[in-house]
Amino acid sequence: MSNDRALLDLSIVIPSYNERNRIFKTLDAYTSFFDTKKIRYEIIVADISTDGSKELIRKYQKKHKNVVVLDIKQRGKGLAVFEGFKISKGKLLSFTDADNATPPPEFFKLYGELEGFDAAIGSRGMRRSKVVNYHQSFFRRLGSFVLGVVFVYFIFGLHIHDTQCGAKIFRREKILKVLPKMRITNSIFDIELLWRFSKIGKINEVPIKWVDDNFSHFRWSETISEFFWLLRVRFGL
Ligand SMILES: Nc1nc2c(ncn2[C@@H]2O[C@H](COP(=O)(O)OP(=O)(O)O)[C@@H](O)[C@H]2O)c(=O)[nH]1
Ligand SMILES: [Mg+2]
Repeated sequence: MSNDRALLDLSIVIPSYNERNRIFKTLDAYTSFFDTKKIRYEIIVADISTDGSKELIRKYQKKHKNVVVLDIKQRGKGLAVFEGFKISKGKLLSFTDADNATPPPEFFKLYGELEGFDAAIGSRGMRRSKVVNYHQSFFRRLGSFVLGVVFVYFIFGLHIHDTQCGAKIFRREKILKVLPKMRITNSIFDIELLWRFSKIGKINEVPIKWVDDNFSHFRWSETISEFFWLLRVRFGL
């Protein structure tokens, strides 16, 4: 890339949907952690909220020059991540969750695991992964298992243990090639993203420590129709 030196080192997008009670501890943790590193970074909060969090994040932004607020108009975690990537200025583009489920030192492990790869993705499904305070219901775990085995492994042919972990880092030039092709925009967008990415880049799955939060926006009812889309995406229909 010709103007590579003008780019920041790292962009971190935090998709945020009514996160008034969770995002500030995450922003504090990430800014204080990255302020101590020799990394030029930005945190883009891709926010769609009705709980007043946007105004609070704007106030927060005034005190932290590395934080940017992006107003998102439509629901969908994936959509928020894509919009964040489009305005980002980093050589590496990444995302993480607003609830600090991947604490900064764990996120930073991904940053260190890019040598020889085009992406590093956090994983809760490997032998050396650790999940603290696991709150997910039996049905969500069952759904994730089916998603992982049937869709990820057999239909998409991806040999990835955990596609849904909320922490992922990509090389800018590669992920920007994938974005215009994306069709799935909600919480299971990761499968399509990794499938498309794996055709043009090497992915390193890295075991991390995940601190689960008992609150979740995830609803199977909102996701189930996307299974159909996953099939359409996979078979180009
Ligand atoms: N902008 C935006 N962010 C979302 C949406 N749905 C979920 N998120 C964010 O995606 C992240 C993961 O959501 P979370 O509720 O913690 O789900 P879980 O950890 O997968 O159970 C959080 O940062 C949410 O605020 C959405 O529709 N729009
Ligand atoms: Mg969460």
